[in-house]
Amino acid sequence: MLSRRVAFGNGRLLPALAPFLMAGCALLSSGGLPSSPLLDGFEDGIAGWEGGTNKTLDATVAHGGTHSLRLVVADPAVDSVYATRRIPVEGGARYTASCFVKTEGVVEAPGVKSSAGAGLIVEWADRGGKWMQSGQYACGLRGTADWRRVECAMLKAPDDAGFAIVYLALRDAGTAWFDDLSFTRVGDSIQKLAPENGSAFSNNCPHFAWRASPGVRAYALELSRDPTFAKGAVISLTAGGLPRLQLREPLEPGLWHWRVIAPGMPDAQPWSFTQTAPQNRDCLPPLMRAKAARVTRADEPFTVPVEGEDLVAAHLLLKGAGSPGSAGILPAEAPGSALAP
Ligand SMILES: [Ca+2]
Repeated sequence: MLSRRVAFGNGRLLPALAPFLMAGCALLSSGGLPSSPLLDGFEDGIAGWEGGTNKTLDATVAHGGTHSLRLVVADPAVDSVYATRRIPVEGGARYTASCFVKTEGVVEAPGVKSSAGAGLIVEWADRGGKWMQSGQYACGLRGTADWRRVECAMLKAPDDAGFAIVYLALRDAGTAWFDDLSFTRVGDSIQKLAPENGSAFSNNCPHFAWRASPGVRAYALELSRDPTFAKGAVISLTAGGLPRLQLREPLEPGLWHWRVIAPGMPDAQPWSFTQTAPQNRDCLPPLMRAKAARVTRADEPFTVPVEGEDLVAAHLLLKGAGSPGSAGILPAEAPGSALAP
């Protein structure tokens, strides 16, 4: 391994304690949009919902069908203010939740610090069902009003979550009905960029790239000669949180399949490429260790460490504000010399 220094010149918050309104939640207009796909319209009862005895099935009030869940709270300091249910989720995946809420005589209860009206809350539990993390809140409905839709959008399950906890909430005094609850996984998948699917090239150390997904902190790249990625035939490489990876161990020639693994982000369709360079050819590009440098004079030098197997020459291009760019080649026999523009 040669090393060159190229010189440039010229250069558990419980819901009762958590904030009520968080980003991503919205109170939407009344009526209108259907909630689809429907998770629960309460047409088959309220079995599976936890809470106090003040939650009941109402066969006379409904947004869809003929039934809804009714929650009556006389005193939020005493009565249960939730009907809750756990929904299995995939860690890291994205979801959106919504339901319709009808209110009657909902008033802020005096002396209750966490008074928040009626609405929908989504939080997270681990794979054992134990509460682990607060989530989003779409509450604040008060008074007497017909059906209004509330939504917690842009939900992202923590990587180690096993369940979402849905709370139909009435954190005030009054009566609220809930109906047409939906909980939907948002279509989100890995978008690969390079090497392009079906491409052929002579490079045993290709550079892989895919589109960055917000919130993903750990990608892994998998390579295999087997299109089914059978166990034992897969090279798995960690890319950290970056949506790219420079392969540093050469691949043997032939057809390769690749895919990207990230929590909650399926990569349903692996891509393939054909590599034609001998495995023992040095195709690895030089490794430049980027380091910020402050340059205050036009002729002030700074250095960029460059490493590469059998490095013969480095060709570097410098671009910056006020400069069209300067380029030059540093011969291997003159390490450390100034780069001529
Ligand atoms: Ca219903």
